[in-house]
Amino acid sequence: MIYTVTLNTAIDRIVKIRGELTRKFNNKSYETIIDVGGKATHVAMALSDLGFPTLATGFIGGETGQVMVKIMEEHGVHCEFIDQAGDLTRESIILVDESNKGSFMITQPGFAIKEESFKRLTRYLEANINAEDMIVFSGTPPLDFSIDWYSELLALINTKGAKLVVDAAGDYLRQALKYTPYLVKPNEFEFQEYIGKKLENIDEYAEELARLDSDVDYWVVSLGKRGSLLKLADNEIYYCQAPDIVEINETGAGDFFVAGLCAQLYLGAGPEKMLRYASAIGASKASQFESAAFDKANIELLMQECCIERVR
Ligand code: TA6
Repeated sequence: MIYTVTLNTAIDRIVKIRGELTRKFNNKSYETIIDVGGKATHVAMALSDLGFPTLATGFIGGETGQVMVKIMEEHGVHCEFIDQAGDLTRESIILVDESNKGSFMITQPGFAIKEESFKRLTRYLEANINAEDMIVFSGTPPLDFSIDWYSELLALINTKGAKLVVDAAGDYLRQALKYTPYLVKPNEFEFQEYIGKKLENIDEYAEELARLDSDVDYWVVSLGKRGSLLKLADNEIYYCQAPDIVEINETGAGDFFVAGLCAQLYLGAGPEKMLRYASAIGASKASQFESAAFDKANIELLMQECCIERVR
């Protein structure tokens, strides 16, 4: 089973705007759509759409939480979230204009998790996770969710012997690295923040990845339209140039990319297939308006359009 854990679930309100979004101007929207937001939830939706055994957990609250679960269940995701009474799953605003310069994303901190809810999630994971499972933690934990709680959850996954996949940033990424994750996937900005250095080109990324001294089996850095890099435990490094697509809304593309990586890891695929498949799914997502949609029919074609190169 692949479990996804979303500590800070969200609903995305995607607002489509004519022309280019401009300050001090009445930017008229012509359509608004609601979709699932909040990172690991997207991983679950993609995996479920692709036919992988997936179970989504984490924290939800109120009506927005129920709306989110309903959409996920329509995608066939088995949802077992901890519902914290009196609180609301946050709403993220995604502004998509016609400038082809990418979307604007505005997120909220999310509601504070009560100790009782945290304990419920701990008990749930304790009772359900097995050594054969893969557990995906992705997204920013909610307001006041301490590093200690985060560590407790990761330590629990470690004791179960399950494979840990983490897409997190800052202190949460640094903390996760102490629990020998199977795979980590920072994006370019998160990776630069982690190493404390600005990086420009693929060679510089490869050099920094090669320098990392860590027990992580797969280090993946996503670079948006430029593609991604993958470093294996034996220090082989691959670069994948992403397929050229008409980008409509890149929100969630990184999450769908992670889903593709997990799917191929689950199947035991090699690095090339992993990168090709993940990049194709991420690119397919970026060519849709919704935060959590992709076109399954065009994955094969997009995979062929990826260029993979071993750079070290
Ligand atoms: O990656 C896109 C996305 O999942 C959006 O759908 C949005 O809700 C946001 O990220 C949440 O990110 P955060 O880091 O705040 O958990």
